[in-house]
Amino acid sequence: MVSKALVYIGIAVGVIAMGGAIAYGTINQQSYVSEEASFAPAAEQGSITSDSGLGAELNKERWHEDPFGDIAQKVRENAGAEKKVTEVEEMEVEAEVEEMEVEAEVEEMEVEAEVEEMEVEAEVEEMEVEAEVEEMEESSEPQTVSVDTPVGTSVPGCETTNECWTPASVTINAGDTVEWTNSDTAAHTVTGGLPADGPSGVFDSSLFMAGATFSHTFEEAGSYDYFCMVHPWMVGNVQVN
Ligand SMILES: [Cu+2]
Repeated sequence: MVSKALVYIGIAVGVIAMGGAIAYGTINQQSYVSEEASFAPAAEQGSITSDSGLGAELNKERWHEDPFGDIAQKVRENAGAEKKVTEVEEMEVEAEVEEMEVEAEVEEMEVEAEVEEMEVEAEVEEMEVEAEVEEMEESSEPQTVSVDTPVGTSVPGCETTNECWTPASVTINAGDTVEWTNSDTAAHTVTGGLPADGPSGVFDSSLFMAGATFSHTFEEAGSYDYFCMVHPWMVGNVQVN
């Protein structure tokens, strides 16, 4: 009984071992064929399927010498080279992007500088306009011009040097005022007109004493002669623009 059972077990083990070896060889071949089908020799493929487990082991050993090692190496080298090319390209793109960023920055700075310049120019222009306006306001503001009556004019002689009034002639703008000051010791008059024609009636101080002042504002443009009623040689002029 025992010897019979051992024989059965031995047969069973042998069958399982053989089947396993064939199965292993077939799987190995299939995986190889699927990867490199076009390069696998047909004769060797055939020998696997019909061969025993031992044959499959031998075939497996032979295939592990890798007849396509050179091709694989070349593929790897190409992949490596491609990777390097890609890396270089990437670096070039990065450098380009960086360059563009720097250019954009420079452009921005230039625009800022231009804007600043324009702002300064605008400010200067504004200041110039303000100064001009101020000047115009100043010039349009009514002015007061002084005329003096020098000492000794009550005696003829000042007319020879045109110094009976100093200055004897003044130029002003409409709206301006002339203020006469009697610096002499005698009394005088500032009377519009000329001695030959008599008073014009435009302005007349009547007698104003030593140290006194007389003012008249000229609202209209024109040439205004005047004289002293007491001392007719004392002639002056006010030019109003
Ligand atoms: Cu006088």
